[in-house]
Amino acid sequence: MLMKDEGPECTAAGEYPADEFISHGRDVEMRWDSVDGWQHTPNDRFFVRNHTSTPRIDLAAYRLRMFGDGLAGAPTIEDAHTFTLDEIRDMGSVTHTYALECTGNGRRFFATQQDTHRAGTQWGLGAIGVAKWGGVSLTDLLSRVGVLDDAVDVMGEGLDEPYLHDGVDHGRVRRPVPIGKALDDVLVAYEMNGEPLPPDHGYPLRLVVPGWVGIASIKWLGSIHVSKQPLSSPWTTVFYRIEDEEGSTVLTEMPVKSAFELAWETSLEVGVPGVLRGRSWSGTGAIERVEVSTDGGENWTVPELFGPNEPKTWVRWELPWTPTEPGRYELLARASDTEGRTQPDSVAPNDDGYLFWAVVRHPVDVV
Ligand SMILES: Nc1nc2c(c(=O)[nH]1)N[C@H]1C(S)=C(S)[C@@H](COP(=O)(O)O)O[C@H]1N2
Ligand SMILES: [Mo]
Repeated sequence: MLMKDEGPECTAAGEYPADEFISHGRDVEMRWDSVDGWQHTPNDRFFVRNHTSTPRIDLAAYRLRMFGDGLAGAPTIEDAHTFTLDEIRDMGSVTHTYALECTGNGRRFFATQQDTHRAGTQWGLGAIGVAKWGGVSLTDLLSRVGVLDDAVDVMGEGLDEPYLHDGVDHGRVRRPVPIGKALDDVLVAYEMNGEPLPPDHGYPLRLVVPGWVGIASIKWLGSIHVSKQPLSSPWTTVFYRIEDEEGSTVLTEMPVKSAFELAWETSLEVGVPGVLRGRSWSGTGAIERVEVSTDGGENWTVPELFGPNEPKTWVRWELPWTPTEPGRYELLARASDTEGRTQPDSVAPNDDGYLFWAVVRHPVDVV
């Protein structure tokens, strides 16, 4: 019998055509060759990562609940502060452009580039999107319900079905964010690129935790627990952490990465002037520098960066290229961010295949 979380079918609600998305059963990733000059990923081009499946939320019954001893009066879940979507919308609107990226984006390159296959969705580089998120800042919402100075953790929980994995019921998807991050730049978003959140992206409300692992950005937000004690969940104790010689780390910020706006194994015509386009992004800084190699890493050229270049989103770049000889090529792009991090040639593997941020070797055939 197939477990719910091992089913092959896509559990998203939207349509994901094969020329725009690569399907991974439950999840879908954006095809980089379908990127078409846009700065923000259109809502219907945005990757989907569901632990179970997209729930249908009845807005009439929907309430966001806020509770915990980190709030004045220490309300319990039973006597939580509650908000309808309209009440949240009435608090005003801030909009910010941020990338949202799955922690496992690029996982398949552990196998193809480093010979260390890691179980999990075999994402290429398309489990990232950039949107203009509109909503209220979590700081605002927390101050309305009287967050205490000694609160330490804030945990959003989704309204999707509990997550079953290897026979264990891990409960509803939830993950704590330290109060410092919660009061910094986290959004409680009800809009994506000026539209209400689509069902697959968290309608009616989601967290957007800029620059952090995608799992922090809880969709279908049902409750927010604010605590004076550190909080944990299976998404900090079992999943989305790395155990290695250096110890055990709960994953937070995303690293720096790059991708070409090209199909994998595409073919280009010899002697035809073309332009290599791509994007680089970082979970912390802006992008400081990008280098591109068309000969497998022997020689590097600096492409032209254009458009906005802000932290926690992507910057676009392009480089004219006329391939002069037929054959197999490997295109490489390597970025550095303003925090001084540069994409390495390889990364130390970890059990679950998270944070593959090494330079990806992109094959093309010149014919
Ligand atoms: N409630 C809930 N929130 C969730 C998830 C989920 O399965 N349930 N998946 C997380 C993961 S792993 C990622 S990468 C992002 C994906 O967001 P998207 O589907 O809008 O692209 O949502 C996060 N938030
Ligand atoms: Mo993810």
